[in-house]
Amino acid sequence: MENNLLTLRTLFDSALDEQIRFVMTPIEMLKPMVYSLKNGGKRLRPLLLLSTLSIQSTDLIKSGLKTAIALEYIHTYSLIHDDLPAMDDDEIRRGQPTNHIQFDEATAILAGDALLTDAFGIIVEDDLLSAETKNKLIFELSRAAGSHGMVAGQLSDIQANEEADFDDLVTIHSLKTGKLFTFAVKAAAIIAELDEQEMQLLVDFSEHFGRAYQIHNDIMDVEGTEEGTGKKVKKDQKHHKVTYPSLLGLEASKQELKKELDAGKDKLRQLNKQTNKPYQQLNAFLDLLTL
Ligand code: GRG
Repeated sequence: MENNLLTLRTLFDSALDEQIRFVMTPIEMLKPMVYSLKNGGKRLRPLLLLSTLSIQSTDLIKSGLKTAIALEYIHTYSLIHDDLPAMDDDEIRRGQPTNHIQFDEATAILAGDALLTDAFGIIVEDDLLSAETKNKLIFELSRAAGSHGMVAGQLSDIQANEEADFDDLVTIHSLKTGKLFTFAVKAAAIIAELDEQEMQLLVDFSEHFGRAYQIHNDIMDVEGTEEGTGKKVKKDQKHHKVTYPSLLGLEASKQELKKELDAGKDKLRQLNKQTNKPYQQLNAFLDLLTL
């Protein structure tokens, strides 16, 4: 699977380069967008989408490329805006200056706005998908990213205070980070025209993955060092942060992580049993989060 992920990543990066190369966007607009699109993201969401498609058939992978790009555009916009002074006020992301530090605040806001808006146009211009499929994808993406999903989660996160409990934490993160992961598998299911039952199992898997991802992220904030810099990840927070370690403690958070990873594996076993397709390949995503 390592190999498969590398191949899909190369494919995705070439498709993204092509998207950027042929777009008729003025260079001053494109520069801050490309700066954040191409500064070292792990491409987890597009890879989850493309891997889920590759399990169906190799031929289907190309039909997911534009949607995967749209998804990465929205993820990138969310990071640019999350780093702004009004939100997390971060100066470094992925070991490099954040967008508003590299350019300026207004440019970063607009680069995020452009990425968000362009994402939907990228799906519309996909020649490989039917109008009906594109409608479904656009609807699901707007639900996952907007006021029913990521943006609502971001607002709840900012508004959370010391009274936030475990249920609040799970709700915040299922919206803020979980919904885009779920979109990745739902998009693959829509493109591959999977039945309801298979899609639901994939959604269940993505929810366990999303929760595991967030717990892992929170644990790394306490224990980890930033990749490539060796520096502690932890920093002063502008807003009160509700995290798994702050609510449960570190050891219980590690147990919770294991519980989510095991539940994710279990969903993949069920998927494999019910469909006979090699869904265990998606274990590679869970392995990324194993401590
Ligand atoms: C500002 C509308 C708006 C939303 C922001 C997702 C989000 C909502 C903010 C990100 C803040 C954050 C650091 C959350 C923790 C989990 C997370 C999404 C980390 C970054 O995602 P990765 O690990 O990033 O996929 P890379 O760098 O690999 O692209």
